[in-house]
Amino acid sequence: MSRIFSGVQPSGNLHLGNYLGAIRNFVRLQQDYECIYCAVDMHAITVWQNPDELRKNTREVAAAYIAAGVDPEKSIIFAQSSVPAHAELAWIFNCVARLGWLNRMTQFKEKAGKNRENASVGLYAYPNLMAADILVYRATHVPVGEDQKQHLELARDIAQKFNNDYHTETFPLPEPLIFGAATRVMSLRDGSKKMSKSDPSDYSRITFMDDRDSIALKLRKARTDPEPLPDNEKELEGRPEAANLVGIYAALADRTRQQVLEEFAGAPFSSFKPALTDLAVEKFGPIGEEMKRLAANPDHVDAILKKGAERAAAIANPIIREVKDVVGFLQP
Ligand code: AQP
Repeated sequence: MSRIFSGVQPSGNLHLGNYLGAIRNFVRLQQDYECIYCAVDMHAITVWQNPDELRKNTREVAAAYIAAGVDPEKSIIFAQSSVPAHAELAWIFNCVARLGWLNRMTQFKEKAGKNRENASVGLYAYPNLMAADILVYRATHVPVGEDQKQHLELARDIAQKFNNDYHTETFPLPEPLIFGAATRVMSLRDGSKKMSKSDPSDYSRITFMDDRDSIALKLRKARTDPEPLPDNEKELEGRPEAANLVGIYAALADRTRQQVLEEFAGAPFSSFKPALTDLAVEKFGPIGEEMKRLAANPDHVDAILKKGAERAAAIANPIIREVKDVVGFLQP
C-alpha cells in the first residue's frame, strides 16, 4: 500500500517555492493516497527560532496546507514534536547512519557555511530525523522539491542498512515524488540561488503573506536580462532568471514552459512581468488570504493539529514498538 509523508519547516516566510515545489503537490496526492503532512518544528530548531514565533509559524504552516486545499478530515495534519516516535526513531537512525554519509550532505554545507564549528549538532543530524519522519509511518512516497532529493536518498540508505543489519524487512525504501513545472523555484534576485525562507532579502521571494501590491513590486524588481523571451526552451539556457519566471508562470498556469514561450515569444519583460503578476495574484493570492484568515483563529488550527497528532500517533506507535523490538530494547 502506498502512503505519503511530507513536511515543511515552520521557520517563517513560507514562499511560492514551498507552494509550487511541495504544498501544491500535497493537495493533488490526497485524492489517491493516504497522506500525512507535518509542520516539522523539530527541524526548524536546528537553527535558532524565537519560541513565540515558532508557535505562530507552526500554526501558519498548518493554515497554509489547509488554505492550499489539504483536507484535514481526509489527510493528517500535525506538528512533528507532538508525536514522540519521530525523536525515538531518529536516535536509532543516528546509530545506523554513517558519519561519511552525513558529511556528503550539501544542505548542511550550505546552511553551516564557513562557521561550521558553530553549527548545531541537530543541523548536522537533520537528515536522520527526516528519515525517521518518513519511516516511522512506513511511508513509501515523499513529495518534495528538488533540493530534498539528496536527503531522500539518504533515507533510503538508512532504511536499507537497518534492514540489512537486523536481517528484517522493517522499512520500505521511500521514493521522492518531484513533479510539476517548478520543482526548484529560484530567488527573484539571483537566478543561481533557490528561493528560500532564510534569504536576507525579502525581494528574493513571494510569500503567502504578500498582497497584490507586494507581488507586483517584487516581480517588477525581479532580476532579468535585456533580451525578449525566446520561442523555445533551448534558448532559455544560460538565462537563469528568465527561465525561472517562465517556470513560475508555467506552474501557476498548469502549462508547460514550451506552451508559455509559444504565447510570449518575442515579448519583453515589461509585458511578461505584469502578466505574471496577474496570474500570481489570481492563483496564489486567494490561498494567502485564506491562510491569514485561518491563522487568525488559532483555536481552530490547534484543534486540527491535536486531532492530527492523535491520528499520526496511532500509526507511528505500533511501528516504533516493532522497531524497538527488532533492535532489542526491552519494552515492559
Ligand atoms: N525554492 C524552492 N523550489 C521548490 N521547492 C522548494 N522547497 C523549498 N524551497 C523550494 C520545498 O519546500 C518543502 C519545504 O521546505 P522546508 O521548509 O522543509 O525547508 P527548505 O527546503 O530548506 O526550505 P527553504 O524555504 O529554503 O527554507 P530555509 O531558508 O530555511 O532553508 C520541501 O519539500 C522543499 O523541497
